Amino acid sequence: MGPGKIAIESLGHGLIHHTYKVGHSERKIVLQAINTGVFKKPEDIIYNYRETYQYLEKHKGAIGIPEPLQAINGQFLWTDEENNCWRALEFVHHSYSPLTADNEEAAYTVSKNFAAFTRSLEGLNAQTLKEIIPDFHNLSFRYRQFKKAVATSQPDRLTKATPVISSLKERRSLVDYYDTLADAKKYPFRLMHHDCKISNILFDLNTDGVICPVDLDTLMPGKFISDLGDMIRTMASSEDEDSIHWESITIRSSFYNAILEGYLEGIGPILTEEEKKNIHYSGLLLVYMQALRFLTDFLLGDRYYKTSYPEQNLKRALNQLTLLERLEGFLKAEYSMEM
Ligand code: GN1
Ligand code: MG
Repeated sequence: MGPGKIAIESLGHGLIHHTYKVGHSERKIVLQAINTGVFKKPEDIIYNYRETYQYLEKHKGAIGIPEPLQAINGQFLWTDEENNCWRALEFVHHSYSPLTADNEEAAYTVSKNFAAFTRSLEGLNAQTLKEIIPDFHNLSFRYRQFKKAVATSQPDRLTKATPVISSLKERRSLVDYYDTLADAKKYPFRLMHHDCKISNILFDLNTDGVICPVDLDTLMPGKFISDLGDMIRTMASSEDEDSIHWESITIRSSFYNAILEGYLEGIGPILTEEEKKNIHYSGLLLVYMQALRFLTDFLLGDRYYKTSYPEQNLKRALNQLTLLERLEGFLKAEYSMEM
């Protein structure tokens, strides 16, 4: 294919945006249609991205992220005739992002890098960046949304979800625990990625080393539990969140410990004593939150997450509930945690 011909291919497996790789043999860009149902203020995404990009450019040596690109009108957002909102980033050549963590080493590396990313942004006042999706990882808020969905759900969906609803309600004490994190001295706001799956890290095709984290749309101020918790949720589990092999869902102990080790190393001395003491709550809170979110969406008629078959969100919620049960068992046995 010569430089004249432009090829377009779908990129990534996100549940929210549509993402494409566009270009020819010499230059490629990432073009993304922002889901404005989820991201109500796409200009905030652009603001946070540019602030972060410029900060990292000034502090070379730290991690660099792909350059944001302007449209032909000089703007970083482009609204087409159908009102779709587009943004573009430089495509990183010779890179790949794995879908799963196949060994402890990969889990450790990913965790260390997401943590190092937060650490490298310590000098950028988190409070000056926009809260892209208000209350995104606020467990109290997610629990309220869940209760409201239970109250307004269609009867057939409610019936199907009843056992999962009961199990999630039984774990309400996790919301009380989450509320104790409101103390900003003990649990400061930092710039968290808020979607730390391995597929959101770019690796170098030639060296297999980490290049940088991507999918920074939810980069915003948050609490320590978010990123570590999401990595435990997605990498310590033996099964993907879409798996329906409940009996195979376990916490891979060596992966859990590698994620924790990588995170502590990457984040360095910036964690407070309270955060360190409560570190094992991260996974519990994030797995619980994701179970609530999937079930809420099922109860409300699958409006948020893309699905490919009718009861997928219910199945996903059951997957996360099973994972939560396994995690509780694991933390009791290996870390003598009481719950
Ligand atoms: C969504 O679209 P994707 O896969 O990057 C969601 C995350 C969930 C994840 C579950 C903005 O992320 O919070 O953890 O699905 N992102 C948003 O797979 O809601
Ligand atoms: Mg994402």
